[in-house]
Amino acid sequence: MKLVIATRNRHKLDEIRAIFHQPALEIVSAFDFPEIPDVVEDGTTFEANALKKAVTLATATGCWALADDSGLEVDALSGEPGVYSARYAGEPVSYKANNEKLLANLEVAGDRTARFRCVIALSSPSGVARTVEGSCEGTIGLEERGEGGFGYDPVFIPEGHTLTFAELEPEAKHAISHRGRALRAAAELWGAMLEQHPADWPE
Ligand code: ITT
Repeated sequence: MKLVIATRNRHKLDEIRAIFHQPALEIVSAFDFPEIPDVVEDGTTFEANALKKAVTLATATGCWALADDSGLEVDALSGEPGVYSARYAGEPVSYKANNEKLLANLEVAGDRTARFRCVIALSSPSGVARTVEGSCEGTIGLEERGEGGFGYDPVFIPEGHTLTFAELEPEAKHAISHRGRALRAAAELWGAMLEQHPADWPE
């Protein structure tokens, strides 16, 4: 059984591989299909972008596909950077520049509460798709700390912890992260979808 992960973000792909493993499941990714153009993420919600990525990859490859659309919502910034998290500080994408912009924008903020959100979309080869979501509450630290993870991990302190996501061991992050939670729900959803759409089950 083959599942295409509809991402060209290697950090995300590594996390998805670490969390979403099932017996006899061969995980490939958008990197294995260079002829398929990048999906334009023009949706205004995580759900719309996740569905677009999953359905595009599934129908183009004829395989089941899983897409992750995720980001950080900061309360004092009215939910920014949100769906625009990847390119918060513009092009070319730079995690460092994103974190510096975020810390600068929060310099005078009293409230540093935030959450990571992740929507996972699963699409059958014919384009029948569903979504599940996971989130992780926390606060934005005063400076970048830690070498692990990616993106906003050095500035995000999950609720109940003093370390940032970048300072936690990967397994500790996955146990509480938005992506870990969404992917565990996605494993259940996929089981249900396979029962409902047996015609899409590959030979
Ligand atoms: P694909 O669309 O190819 O999957 P992308 O990086 O463009 O890759 P998104 O549009 O979903 O993916 O943007 C997600 C951004 O949100 C990501 O680039 C990070 O800046 C941030 N992000 C998401 N999950 C994160 C995590 O676990 N830790 C830190 N930052 C995260």
